[in-house]
Amino acid sequence: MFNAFKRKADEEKMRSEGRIPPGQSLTARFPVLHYGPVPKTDLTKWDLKFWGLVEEPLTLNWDQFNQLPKTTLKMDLHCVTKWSMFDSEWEGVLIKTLIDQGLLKIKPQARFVLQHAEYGYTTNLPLKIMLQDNFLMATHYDGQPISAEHGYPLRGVIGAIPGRMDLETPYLWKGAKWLRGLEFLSEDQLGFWEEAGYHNQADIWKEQRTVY
Ligand SMILES: Nc1nc2c(c(=O)[nH]1)N[C@H]1C(S)=C(S)[C@@H](COP(=O)(O)O)O[C@H]1N2
Ligand SMILES: [Mo]
Repeated sequence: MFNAFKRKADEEKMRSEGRIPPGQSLTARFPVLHYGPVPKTDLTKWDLKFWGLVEEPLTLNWDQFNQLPKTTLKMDLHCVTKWSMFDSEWEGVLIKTLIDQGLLKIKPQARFVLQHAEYGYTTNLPLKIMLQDNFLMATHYDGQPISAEHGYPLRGVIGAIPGRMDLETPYLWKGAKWLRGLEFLSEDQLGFWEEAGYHNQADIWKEQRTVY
């Protein structure tokens, strides 16, 4: 009983702060949602690839990736299945960091990015959004390495940064768990859920859930 009251109270607080998009409600847990099995990752064989419309394709192994400067972000995550989780803390690498380090040179024709994950999962976003402060290639959640079911060892994560209404924010499926590559494209290419009829733009404030 106590927990149900607390959840409601927390939800009212978030609502009063304007942090609950239409149709969403607060969850105190961190649900697990994905299609297919959870991969087992051997870090000695893991790599992350960047290809397509870039000056040079880039491959980073686990050690190389972890030598990059890390960023910590507090975000509100909004799942299209209507749960929202507030103030979740993520640590990882911004795409901007790869550019600043001179590792990644994106060609001017690139306008879209397809995230590629284990087992062929994909999801697409405009490059402009991938370069925002609210898209992270994350290794840690809540100070710990991300758990297997939430995307270990690396996932894309996108959410709302409170107070940053200037940042476009799509639903959480636009971040691929078990991320293995980013493909830079001139034309948009639909990902897994987008092909299945989920909204391509997926803006949480406009409640763009499906195309039907
Ligand atoms: N590789 C992969 N990433 C994925 C998915 C998936 O099926 N496979 N599902 C997406 C969906 S629909 C959601 S809502 C979030 C859920 O993340 P969570 O399980 O950490 O809550 O992961 C997204 N990333
Ligand atoms: Mo989802």
